[in-house]
Order: sequence, then C-alpha cells, then structure tokens
Amino acid sequence: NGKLANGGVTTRSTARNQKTDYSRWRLKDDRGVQTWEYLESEEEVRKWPQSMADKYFLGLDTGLPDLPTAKTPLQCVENALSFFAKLQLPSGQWGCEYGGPMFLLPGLVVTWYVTGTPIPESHAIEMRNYLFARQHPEDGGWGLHIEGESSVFGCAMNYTVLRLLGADPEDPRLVRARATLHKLGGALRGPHWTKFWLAVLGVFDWDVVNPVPPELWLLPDWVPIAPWRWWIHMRQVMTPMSYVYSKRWSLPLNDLTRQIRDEILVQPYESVNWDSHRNDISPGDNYHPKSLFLRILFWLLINIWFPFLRPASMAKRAEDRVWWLVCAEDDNTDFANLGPVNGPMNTLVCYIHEGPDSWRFRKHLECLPEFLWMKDEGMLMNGTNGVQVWDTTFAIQALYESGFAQKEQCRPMLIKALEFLEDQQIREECRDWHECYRQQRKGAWPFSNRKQGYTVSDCTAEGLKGVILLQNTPGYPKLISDDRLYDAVDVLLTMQNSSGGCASYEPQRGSELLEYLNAAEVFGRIMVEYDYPECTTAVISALHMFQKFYPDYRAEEIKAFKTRCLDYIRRAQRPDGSWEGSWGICFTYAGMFGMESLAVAGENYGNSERVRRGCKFFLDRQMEDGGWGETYRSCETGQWSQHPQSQVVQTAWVVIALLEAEFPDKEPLRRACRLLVDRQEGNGGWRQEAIEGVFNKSCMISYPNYKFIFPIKALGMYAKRFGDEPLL
Ligand code: LAN
Repeated sequence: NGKLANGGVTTRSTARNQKTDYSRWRLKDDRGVQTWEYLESEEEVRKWPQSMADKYFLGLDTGLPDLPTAKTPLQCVENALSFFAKLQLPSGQWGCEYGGPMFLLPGLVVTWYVTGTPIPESHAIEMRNYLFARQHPEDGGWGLHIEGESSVFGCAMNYTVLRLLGADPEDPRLVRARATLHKLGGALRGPHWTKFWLAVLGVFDWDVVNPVPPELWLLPDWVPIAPWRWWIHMRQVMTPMSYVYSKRWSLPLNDLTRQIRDEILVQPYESVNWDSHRNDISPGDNYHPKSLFLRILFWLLINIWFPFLRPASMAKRAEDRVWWLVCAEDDNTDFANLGPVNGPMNTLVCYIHEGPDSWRFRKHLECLPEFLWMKDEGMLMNGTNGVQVWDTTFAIQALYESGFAQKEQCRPMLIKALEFLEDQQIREECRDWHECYRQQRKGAWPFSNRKQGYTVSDCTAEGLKGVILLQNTPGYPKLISDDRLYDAVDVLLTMQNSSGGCASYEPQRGSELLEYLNAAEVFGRIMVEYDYPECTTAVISALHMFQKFYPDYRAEEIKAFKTRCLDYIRRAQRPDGSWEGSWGICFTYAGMFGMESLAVAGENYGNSERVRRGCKFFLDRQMEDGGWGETYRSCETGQWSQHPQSQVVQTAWVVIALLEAEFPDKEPLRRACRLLVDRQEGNGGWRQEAIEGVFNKSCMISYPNYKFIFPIKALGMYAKRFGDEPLL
C-alpha cells in the first residue's frame, strides 16, 4: 500500500540508494497552503501534469530555450522575468524551498515514529536522500545548518532520523557519520533539544534533560521572567516541551531504539550517569553557554523542587494550563502552528493528552506535511510552512521599481499576486487573544500564509507596500478597501519598542537580561524581541508610502512613530557606517535597509555624513569583479567576514543601498550590475550561490527567490537612474 511499516523494521537492502520517480511529484498550492504530493497512479499523473515550477524545483529539465544574451540592465530584467514568471504558483504567489536548518526534520520524524504514524515510502526515501546529499563531504556529518560545520546536534539527530527511516547502520555513509559523531564525543554531548528528542524517543533517560517546568506558566503576569514576555518562538516551543517534560513521556524501548542507543553513545548505556551529563555539551554546539545563574536554577529544580517541594496539585494545574495554551495555539493557526519546532511538539502533546484517535492529533497529522519541501536532492523540512507572502510582496515591489509593473505584459501576473495578498490578509483577531498573549493582528500580513496567522511587523509592512503600489498603478483593480489598509496600519502602530525600533512579532515585552535564561545553547538572542534595522525600515517605509496616499489617517501618531524609528536607525549605525543584520547575511543585507530608512528621512549622499559613511563601508569592500561577498560568519561574530566569491544576491543588495543613497559615481554601480548580467544563465535565471538568510545569530536559512527578486530590483533601479545603456 505504499506505506513504510513502522516499529523499527530495518529494510536493509532496500534502504540503499533508492529514488522515487521524479516525474510523479507535484506541488499542490491551495490558496497558499503548500504540500508536495507523490502521485501513485498513472491516471493521476495524466490528469495533473507537472508544471514548469515543479520541474525546476525537482531539478528536472525545464526545456526552456536560451534567450538572447542581455546587454543592458532592462534586457537582463526582461530575461529574468520570462523565467521568474514561470515560477508563479497557481494561487498567485512565489513560494519556494525554505531549507537551511538541519535540526527540523528530526522533530517531525521522531514525532511520527513515537506516535506510530505510518510514513509514506516516497517521503521516507526522499528524506534519506536529502540527508545523504547534505552530508559534509569531508567527514560525513551534519551541522546546525547546511553550511555549518559538523556538530553533535546535527550528527546525532540526523543519524537517528536516518535510522528511524530505515537506513542500514552498516551503510558506509552511516558508518562515517557515526565516526564523526563519536569524534565529537557522542550524542550525550548534544544540546538541550537533542537530549529532549532522544528522551522522547526512549533512547535517553529523562535525567539528562535540563528541566522545562510548566509551572512557569503559573507565574503572575507581573513577574519579570513570566513566559508571556519571551520571544514568541521560545515561548511556543517551551510550552509543549514543558508538558512532555512534566509527564516524562517516552516511547517504550524496542529493538531499533535499543540499537540506536548503542550506535550514538560512546559508552555502554548502562554505565551512563545521566544527571552528570545535563550540562555536558560539545564546544562546537555551545554558541551561547548557559549562565551560572541558569545552571544553579536547574540544580535547584532538579534536586529540590521536583523531588521534594512540587505539590501534585500544582503539577496538574500547570499541565492543564499548558494544555489550554497548546489548544489555543492549534485553534488560532488551524493546526499550522507558529513554526516547524512547535508544530511537531504540539502534535505530540495532543497524542499524549488525547490519544491516537483524537480529532486534534489527527488534524495535526494532516497539517505536518505543509512543512515539507521536495527538491532535486530529496525531501527536507522548511523553516516555516513557506515563504508565500514575503517573497510575493518583494517580487511585486521589485517589478514595480524596475518599471515592469506598469507594463501590459506583467499585469495579469501581478493582478494574480495582488489577489493573493488580498486573500492572505488576516481579517480577525485570535480567539482569547489576550489570554493567550497574542499580538493584535486584524489587518496584518503573515510571513507564510493567513492560516498560520501570525503578524510580523515587516511582513505586514511589506505586504502593505505591495498592495499600495499596485492599487495605485493604472490598470490594477482595487481589491483591498481603505478600511483594510487602515487595519494594517493600526497593527503596525502597535509594533514599536520603547527604544524606537521595531521588533519581529511583538514589541519587546521583557528585559534583555532574560538572555540569562537562554537554555537552548545553540542560538543567541532568542529570549526576547529586539530592535531590528530590517523590521524598523520596513515599517517606516510602509508608513511613509501610506501617508503619501492617505495623509489624514492617524497622521500625528504616524509622524511621531516615524521620528522615533529614524532616531533608532541612526543610533544603530556603527561608526564604520554599517548596520548589523539579523535576518539576512549580514552587513550587506542590513545596509540595504539602513540606507532605505535614511532615504525616507530625506538623507542622501549629498546632504548626509551618515549616508556617505554607509557608502564608504560598501565601497571599501567592493571586490575585483565588481561584486560583494560576505560569509555567514559575519552573523555569528558581528564582524564583517569576507567571502572569497562575490555573491549575486549581496551584490544586488549593495546596488540597491547605493542607489537609495543617491551615490553619485556611476562606475562602481555599473561594474556591479555588469556582474549581475554576466552571471545570468541562458534561460534568464541565476544559479544558487551561498546561503542568504539567518536567524538567532547562528542558524542560516535559504531564500532561493532572492537571486531573482533582488537583481531584478537592482537592475531596474539602476536603469531608472542611469538609463538603459549597455553595461560594457
Ligand atoms: C523567520 C522568517 C522570516 C523572518 C523575516 C520576516 C525575514 C524577518 O524580517 C523577521 C523574522 C522572521 C519572521 C523569522 C523569525 C524566525 C524564524 C521564524 C524565521 C527565520 C524562519 C525560521 C525561524 C524559526 C525561529 C525557526 C524555528 C527555530 C526555533 C529556534 C524555534
């Protein structure tokens, strides 16, 4: 029946080098809800032909003809468009892969496994293929993200996943991965999340897991460490995790999990003193070492609170409260959940609390595949349930800036994109939004889709910009009423921190000292919201654009809001002229936003020393070939780290920054644009280069559409400024 039997059956000979039939994969796009389907019957294959986008994502021949080589910037944009237009998905959006992190698939596969969920064979095969394809050639291991050095987190979790998916421990690729894991000290030296998932799987004893007490959710709101003040991703992960921790729930041991124990530990299971390894972590995994304060707190919880003081009634109350919060999250996201970590965890909680046949658990199982993505290398887990709204509104803006939104040829495509944004705007508040501490969201745009339903400051801002631009261009329908735009502005006006900057999902709710409670070890700056130059810029530029068309709506508040934002942006600029990015790599990304903010304030190269400093920062780093290249190390260290190769995406970011700055000298810009044109492929696309995005300082994440969107925007802006002359 096409299903892989669960329960530790290792299909030794079959697990090697299998591949599914790539001509059977289809991306289903149901109003921005994306799933990859594997068609089992010939009949289905005939009825549902593969699109050019499917083929492109799967690395199949797209049969696209070679285009005439571009000489001018707009010819290059024209070529790019003929390619990019074919990637538009049926609902009008430009979703794509969102891989990079290597710690997401394990949560899903462990959850499937421990709940006895059958894993479709097509998926198991391609997940194995992806993990094999992403083994580092030097040592056979995996890191925190695809470009990161092998770590215990990456090796222990992905090795375990391969075993759960039926891979043979004697397969030479597993033998190598195991050797690397052992060299790093074995799975016991993994971070908290490794220990948590392995305890759930029954491979580790719960004594090795640092405590996650659900009682935290019984603290009154005024307490400075109360979880409602934490960054949304941390509290939505900590919530289901605390439930499982409190129950100390584990899968009963079976043959496979017994074998995994032997394979990932460097000493016999029976000889392990679990408690002594709670804080044991390999140096390469320990990006953010735990504070002494946190280690003392853990000691007190383990040795005093849990064994002697914790009343059973309180445990019950805490678990009940957490269960209520889990249900609220599920209801408010229609089971999509905030992200790929809490999605599987909430699934597990529903399974534990309500059982395998419960409605809630079943609903989760239906939604989990929305995190999966299929590509030429196999199947991976995306960083969110997609990038739909975000990439679509950026695409709209790029086409607008390059003058193409105004042309007849692009109108049908962009009307579809506008319809998508119309459909995805969030129209109502959450249920019990105050009780579950959610941010105001009516009128907001999310990052992925409306179903997920979380407002993000810059997603709302960029969404608003995309809509305003198109709705005020002749030939476009007005799909979103003024009232709905006002709703979006109302949301934006709730998003400012007291410092003046804007954060991501909510304004900062707790002190940055909460970072002393950061127990995840592998990430930095995760406990509370911060000011981000990227988010702040998106919000001011959106409000600025809004005011051009709607000068009367909340005018005074918007003006004051913008002033505070700009003060923050100016303060955030470093003495060398740069801004440090948080969501893209790194100084090139944030510099583009910083310059855009200053342009909103009317500052340019001619009148502002800040802008000149910003330009100098970039000009000092322009490479021989005219491009820019920065590695992800910049994000980890906060210092510029030069990439040996220039990068198309970063070069486009800098071109945009310099054009925002009204940098007067054409030559450096011409050379940079020349590089963008030279790197264009015959079919109008660009090749994937180094990874583009980041989160939490240490984990990189891919934005594959950026290689189309930003060159289009940069070249279009260049042509507007200097004319569409050949770039020679
Ligand atoms: C994202 C993706 C989008 C990103 C931008 C909109 C680009 C940014 O400007 C604001 C923050 C936001 C919304 C963001 C926050 C953190 C996310 C959700 C991610 C980087 C994608 C994956 C990441 C999430 C935390 C991954 C799960 C990992 C955990 C540590 C819980």
